Amino acid sequence: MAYEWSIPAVGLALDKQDKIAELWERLTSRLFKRQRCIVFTGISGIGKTDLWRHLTRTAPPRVDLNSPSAKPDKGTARGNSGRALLTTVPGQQAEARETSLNEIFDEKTGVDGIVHVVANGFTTVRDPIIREQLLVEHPECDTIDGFRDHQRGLEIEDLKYICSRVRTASLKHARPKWLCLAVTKCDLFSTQLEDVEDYYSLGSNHPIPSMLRELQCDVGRYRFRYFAAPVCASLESFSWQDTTIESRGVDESKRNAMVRDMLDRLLAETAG
Ligand SMILES: Nc1nc2c(ncn2[C@@H]2O[C@H](COP(=O)(O)OP(=O)(O)OP(=O)(O)O)[C@@H](O)[C@H]2O)c(=O)[nH]1
Ligand SMILES: [Mg+2]
Repeated sequence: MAYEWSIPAVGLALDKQDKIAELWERLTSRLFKRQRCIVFTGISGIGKTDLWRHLTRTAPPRVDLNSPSAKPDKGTARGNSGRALLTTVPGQQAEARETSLNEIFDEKTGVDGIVHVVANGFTTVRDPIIREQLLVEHPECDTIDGFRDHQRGLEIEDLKYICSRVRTASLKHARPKWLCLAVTKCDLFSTQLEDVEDYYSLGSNHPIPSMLRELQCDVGRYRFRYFAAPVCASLESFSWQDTTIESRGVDESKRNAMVRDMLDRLLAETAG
């Protein structure tokens, strides 16, 4: 499918040693039945739980999208390349977030891959107090463009922190092995996909791709892969102040195809 914004330098040419290590790991994980693990990170309101519920096919009332997650969502996703445990890290609650990040990154048997979720500035701010506070501290957020610029800045800060955790964990435990940049809510910017691709696509020089390239250089391109893809979950309008952006250009079958493609790719990466 044409939805993937992939990157050239993913270290396809594994040398023999890496290949043997990879095969050995696959064999031992099969023998000891180690659960494959994928974790979703990203700021509060970015769309982690919503994407997770589509990938794991979890229906309401088990999921609540009206308030920030108080604890991680956990569930199994199945596809052509097997199955994996998918877990989200709650974005808002600082203590829950730190606890789950510590579990993910400090555990020796750690996570196989990270799905880092961004949304081109369309972060949902559900708490009225946080909305008010945001407008007082950042008056430029009064317009939707100002708000989205600010949110894109927060996406960069957030990824910076995730990269620092990935760098340490990867050098220590050789995990996680990959990071997928999931550019979600693409139904809200389906007419600007080319510009958005340029902003997030890993071949460009914008802040997010640059950060990921730097991470790959530090950790080693044979040990760490990354890729990016647009996706979406709920198809609903987005409102900020007096502006509403309609969901358009993606119907349910296109959305389902994007989710399926992403799941296939995640499971294939996890299977090695
Ligand atoms: N239009 C549109 N809205 C979406 C999409 N994905 C999520 N949303 C909306 O964004 C809001 C936040 O989504 P969540 O999945 O709850 O966000 P989260 O990242 O889990 O947030 P925390 O639990 O606080 O970390 C919800 O109201 C969703 O309906 C999407 O693809 N398109
Ligand atoms: Mg959530």
